[in-house]
Amino acid sequence: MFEKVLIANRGEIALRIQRACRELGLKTVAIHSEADADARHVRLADEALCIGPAAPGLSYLNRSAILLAAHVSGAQAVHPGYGFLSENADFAEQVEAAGMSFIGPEPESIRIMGDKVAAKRAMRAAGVPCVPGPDSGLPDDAASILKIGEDIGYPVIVKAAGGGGGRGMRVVKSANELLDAVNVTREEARRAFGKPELYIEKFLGHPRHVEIQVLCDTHGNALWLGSRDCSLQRRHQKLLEEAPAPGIDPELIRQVGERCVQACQQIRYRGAGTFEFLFENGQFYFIEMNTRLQVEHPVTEMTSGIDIVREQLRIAQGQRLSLQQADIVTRGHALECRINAEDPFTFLPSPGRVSTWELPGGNGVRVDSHLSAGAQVPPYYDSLIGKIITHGASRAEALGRMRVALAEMRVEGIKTNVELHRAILGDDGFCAGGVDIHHLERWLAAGRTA
Ligand code: MV4
Repeated sequence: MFEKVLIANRGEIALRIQRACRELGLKTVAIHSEADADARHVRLADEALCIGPAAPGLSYLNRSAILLAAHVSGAQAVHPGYGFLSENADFAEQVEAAGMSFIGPEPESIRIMGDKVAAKRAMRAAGVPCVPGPDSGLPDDAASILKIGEDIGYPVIVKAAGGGGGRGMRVVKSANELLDAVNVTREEARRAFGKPELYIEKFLGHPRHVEIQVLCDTHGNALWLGSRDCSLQRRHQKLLEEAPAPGIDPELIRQVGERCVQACQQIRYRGAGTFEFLFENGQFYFIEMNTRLQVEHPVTEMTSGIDIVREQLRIAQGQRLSLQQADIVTRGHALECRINAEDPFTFLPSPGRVSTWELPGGNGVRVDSHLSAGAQVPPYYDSLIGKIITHGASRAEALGRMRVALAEMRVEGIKTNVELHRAILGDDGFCAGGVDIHHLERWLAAGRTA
């Protein structure tokens, strides 16, 4: 049982984790870079340690500095948040080797899921439906590669085993393009991930991105907490997420959720996790598993009533999940708009000093943010400055509440994507529900015809 947690992150998620710690009576240790000395996550923590200069590689990614901070503060556990070191198996291993608890899965689970071929193999073996294609790495010889392409049927997609999140992949429309695509992708993979292994699968042309949240304790209990739809994205950056995924038969989601839970029990998964699926023509296809807390976890919290971060902390303390699957009832619908400090047209980051910061509120409205008027948005990190989450009895009610919330939101001093959110909430396609992963880019290209 630990009593003091070091939060190895910054921004809204550092604050979110701090709140969960405080509710459980746990002491918090913030770490920060020189650029974040005045940040809210630093001011509100029980203790704070500066671990390096602004550049992430020298601070939030600096494993030895973070481990030293944990040591000198007497922290007994480390929560990595999302991004930064959250899916770094070596870091998780170092934390545990130093005698502390890593608030996340075992290092070995992180390592397996980081290898997308190994992840797919494990999930297919556990009965999770996967995209058609072999669950082994691609061989070297041309004839075998072409044979695999023929067996799957074109179009196919070539992916790097060390990639994920949209990095290191290439769509191939016919056999005569396959070998070149494999060579180029292999070189990219070698350079970017230090690992040339590739795999091929059937390319799905108009899928939705639907994910399943799970929670697993160390006593063999596992739960699934419903679905999320994260299809609204641009260049692999999610913009708006919702729970549940609209318009999908709840019975189908339940079947897939049960498969995810069984897979977790089979691999002895620990903590919070997300199964990422493509959903096309009424079917689910597993693509990747994320072994961290995700940005969009609040929509699941709002519909399930479960505090995912509190459960992560309790699981890491060795406690049992406090609920069983039969106790989990999802209610209504939730939406999350990611507010970014960015130019609304070029999407380039827009750091600077926030002069006006007026937040929405009211029934069914939650705001997760670390900002305040006068705060500085540094240029060194992700441009996410907050999340507006609304909940309602129906999707229509959640949408209505989001429109009111976005109308109340006022930010001055920096550019934000608030106006983009207001426009997308007026798009008939999005409002109808169930758009595919290309919808946002199509809508932007058509000139935001809201
Ligand atoms: C795919 C795909 C179509 N077919 N795999 C992109 C991110 C990475 N997690 C997997 N990705 C995709 N894999 C097959 N077999 C299309 C994508 C994809 C995508 C997936 C989810 C959300 C947004 C996306 C945007 C472009 C492509």
